[in-house]
Amino acid sequence: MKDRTNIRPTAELQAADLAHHLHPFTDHSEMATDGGPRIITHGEGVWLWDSEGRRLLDGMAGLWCVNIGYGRPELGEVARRQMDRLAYYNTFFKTSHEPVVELSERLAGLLPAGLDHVFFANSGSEANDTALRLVRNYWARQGRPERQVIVSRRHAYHGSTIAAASLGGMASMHDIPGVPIPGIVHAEPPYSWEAGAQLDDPEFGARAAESVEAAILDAGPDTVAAFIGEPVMGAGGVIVPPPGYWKRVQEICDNYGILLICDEVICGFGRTGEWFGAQSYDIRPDVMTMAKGLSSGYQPISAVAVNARVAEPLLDRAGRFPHGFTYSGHPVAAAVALENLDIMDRENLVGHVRDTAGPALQAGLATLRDHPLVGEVRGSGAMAALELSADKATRQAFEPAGSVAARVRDLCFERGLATRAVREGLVFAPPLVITEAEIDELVSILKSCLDDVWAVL
Ligand code: PXG
Repeated sequence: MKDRTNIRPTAELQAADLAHHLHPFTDHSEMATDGGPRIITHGEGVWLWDSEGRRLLDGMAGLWCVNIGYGRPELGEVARRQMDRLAYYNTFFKTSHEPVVELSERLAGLLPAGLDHVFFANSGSEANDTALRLVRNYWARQGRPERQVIVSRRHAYHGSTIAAASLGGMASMHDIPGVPIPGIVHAEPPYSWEAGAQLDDPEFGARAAESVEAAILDAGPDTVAAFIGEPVMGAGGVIVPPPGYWKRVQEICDNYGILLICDEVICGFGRTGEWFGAQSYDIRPDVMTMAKGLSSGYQPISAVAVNARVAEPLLDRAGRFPHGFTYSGHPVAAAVALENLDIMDRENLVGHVRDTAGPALQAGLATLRDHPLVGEVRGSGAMAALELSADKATRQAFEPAGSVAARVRDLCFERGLATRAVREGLVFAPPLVITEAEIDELVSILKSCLDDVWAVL
């Protein structure tokens, strides 16, 4: 058996990578100028190591996913046993296996009341594609095939397939021709910083929700199938909804009979200090999409949960839903997800976020509020953002846009902290297992980088 890491020298790996590997969301010419990619070799808890032996505190849990932290031997053990017993079988055509049965049952017990049926896929993008087809299928089966429009929001990220990229609301995601596909409209996000409002202003919450209603009215309520939203918008820059926002969005969906889809790909599995963001913000979704934290990234697996309303045409009527993936409910991924949930339970990681790590992260970052580069600090549970600004009073951006956040991010990496820059902001979503001491370290590295970038500006 060949060990596939720590064999070849870094320079050789970088050269081979530059020669053959196309990366997601990467400027390849910039990466080539830098000498090639950073090679990550291993991880333990919240820590990563690169091929040069440098240690990094992973402020992003990989990509918002390694909730239980790196290096958990139980997951590898469970995967190996499942591969030995049954490495693969499909769940199409009236077939099942124990790991997927158990995971469906387990999720139904864990999810907010009413979400009792689960469909599996491999990524968040596929889960959102599935949600889109499910809600359109629902309306068609009600004899309302004209109800196809999905209302999403600017700055949303829902994935990279054609449908998921269309649901997304980042302009850069629509740069490739053919996206967005027809039938998707975007309302304004509840982004108080951008709108010049205060984070905790309920009047702004109501105004942002009215933008959802305006999009519905504009499209024609009788053509709208669903609204999709992340409880807290993650990749869009940790946009935390103002008080009252979700209550009003829920009312609007209810008033027009529109299905509500919660994209819990980032918020789900403890990130906001509850099992699901829907619980933190009192949302009653008809459909919920999940991925990342479902397996803590140890295996690719995603899920779409639906309530009785959406499940009814699938369960109680003849005919089949023409949708599915070879690896829907993959037995190894399902077994690993179950073990991940066991660890979350055993270590009370949701309680740890709610009572310890979440408050400590928010309090630690709040100490940077008065820093001359920092315009705003916001967050929810174990996710947070620092909004940088050239002028706090006018909320002016830097020139060129995003350049200062990128500089702080690069310096953070040099000093051993992995973070992401989003527009003028820096975002944080460390593994949920992070301790208070590790949060202190995160904040202290970040502060030193802000200080040094400020000093040279
Ligand atoms: N929904 C949400 C809310 C996400 O954050 C997806 C769907 C798509 O999931 P997949 O598994 O198809 O990638 C995501 C993914 C970033 C970053 O840079 C964020 C994501 C993915 C890659 C990069 O912040 N989120």
